[in-house]
Amino acid sequence: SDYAEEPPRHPALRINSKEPFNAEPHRSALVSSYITPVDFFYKRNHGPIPKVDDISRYSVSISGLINKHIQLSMDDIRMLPKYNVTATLQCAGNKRTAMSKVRKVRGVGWDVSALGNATWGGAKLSDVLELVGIHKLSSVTSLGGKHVEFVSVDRCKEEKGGPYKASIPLKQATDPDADVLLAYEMNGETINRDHGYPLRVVVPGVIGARSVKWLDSINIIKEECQGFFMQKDYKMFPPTVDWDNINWSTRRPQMDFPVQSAICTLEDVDVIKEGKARIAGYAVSGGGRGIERVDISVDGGKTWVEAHRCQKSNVPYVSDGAQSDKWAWVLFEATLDIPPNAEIVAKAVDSAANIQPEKVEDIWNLRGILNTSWHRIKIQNTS
Ligand code: MTE
Ligand code: MO
Repeated sequence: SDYAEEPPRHPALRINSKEPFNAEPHRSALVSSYITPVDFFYKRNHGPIPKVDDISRYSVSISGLINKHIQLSMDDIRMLPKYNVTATLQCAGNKRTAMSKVRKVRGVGWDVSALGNATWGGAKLSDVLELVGIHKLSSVTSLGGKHVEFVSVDRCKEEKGGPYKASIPLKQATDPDADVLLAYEMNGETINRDHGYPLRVVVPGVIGARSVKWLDSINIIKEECQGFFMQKDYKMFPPTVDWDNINWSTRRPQMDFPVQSAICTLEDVDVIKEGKARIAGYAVSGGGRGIERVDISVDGGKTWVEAHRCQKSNVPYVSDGAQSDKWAWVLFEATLDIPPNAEIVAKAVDSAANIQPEKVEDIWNLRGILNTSWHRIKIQNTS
């Protein structure tokens, strides 16, 4: 079958779909380290995992609305300055299962773990694009190119057997501070097949769908990518739109991730002893907006206390060079008195003072994306 050569995976992952392989760790695994180990990093695929056997023959082509078209080998890419960027990648479908409980949505079900925080190592896209004569901070090329399209080598049914693809604006691609990478390392090791070997795009602060894995070519184009995942998926619709009245062209492709958080030390319905309990989880926002604070309630949102940030662990391989964590999650914790039959709630606030929406009903959308509503935990039978 097409899936005869899938890589081995950690048995602890919860499989949401086997072919294509979609899996997430248990939520409790997320808060055990600031950097998510590769084995426990969620895996989100739309087709079989491609196999690049001969790395010496692998290359990425750059073409489109530019005067110079080139092919880059892995050696060419490794020759460029290497950056390590710690960034959280989150699938737009994270927490979809909870949204589906309000009203059914279409898509792979996910609990709260369709995200992970990794240190990605690779070349900056802004440096790569200079090789074809595009200057830093350009918003248009001399031939009218305004978007940078990433095309993969994998094949998926949504593209009718064609490759997975996506694009970002040229302005973001050529901005060194946007930290868009062509990454060949994940957590200090060669990126593995599941996560895009030999080369993937990492677009920090943006929904995972734009971070194209197994990169094959880069095209400089006039309009944004017309692929399925840009035009017929990963768009945010209001709750009034359903499958019988949807008009995809009325909305833009979703890019930045809104502010999000989840409690990871408890199940959605859980039983704990009365008294003090440690509540921990993650909070993250898109667009480089860091997390300002996380509020926790034990009475369903009537009163709140502020959670603490956990210390970042010292990871030796990120110690070389300037580091920034504006793209990364924060892990939070609070030790609180839990009253009988408590309802524990988390909500995060980002650096632009954006706050998570209270109710999932208000942000329900037919594709079940961006469920960033308050995370609620129901405690039963506290005694
Ligand atoms: N790139 C390719 N080529 N094929 C894919 O199916 N899935 C996207 C993105 N890049 C995908 C892809 C989606 S929807 C997400 S959320 C992330 O990859 C998941 O990355 P991960 O599997 O490394 O966690
Ligand atoms: Mo995704």
